[in-house]
Amino acid sequence: MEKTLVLLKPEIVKRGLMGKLISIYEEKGLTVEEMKLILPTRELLEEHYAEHKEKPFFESLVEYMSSGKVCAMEIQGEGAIQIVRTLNGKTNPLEADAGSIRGRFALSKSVNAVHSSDCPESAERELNLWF
Ligand SMILES: Nc1nc2c(ncn2[C@@H]2O[C@H](COP(=O)(O)OP(=O)(O)OP(=O)(O)O)[C@@H](O)[C@H]2O)c(=O)[nH]1
Ligand SMILES: [Mg+2]
Repeated sequence: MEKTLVLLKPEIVKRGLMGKLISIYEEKGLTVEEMKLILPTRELLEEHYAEHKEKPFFESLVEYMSSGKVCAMEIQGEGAIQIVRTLNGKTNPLEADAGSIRGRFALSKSVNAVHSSDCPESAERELNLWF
């Protein structure tokens, strides 16, 4: 069984949409193995987003992600990594399928509802970081 890290970003927690998003993953047949609400430290986020350190949006990304509590989950299932990314939709909500999570619940590339691991190596690294 494959495992992936999913983060419900601060706006989802603030808007009271956690349950709705968790249901989407569960209805698909995936299971939530671990879950916690956490106000991430700058240190944790810099490590999590290390690959984006040189990008122009890095500072605002870290600032946004530490602006409120995040719901971190270990989600499990066959092909969980790719399935979650398909459910989430493209990074930019303008390009995401209308039925995807980002298509339904997000308006901008910087405030885009969710994060999930992009490959098995990232999943292992990120799950160790957050849990
Ligand atoms: N403002 C802004 N934010 C960006 C841009 N590209 C990426 N981001 C943010 O940085 C996060 C990580 O970027 P990527 O790893 O490329 O995107 P992703 O893998 O689809 O999304 P994650 O699941 O969040 O990692 C995204 O979820 C966005 O919140 C950009 O061009 N502008
Ligand atoms: Mg990514």
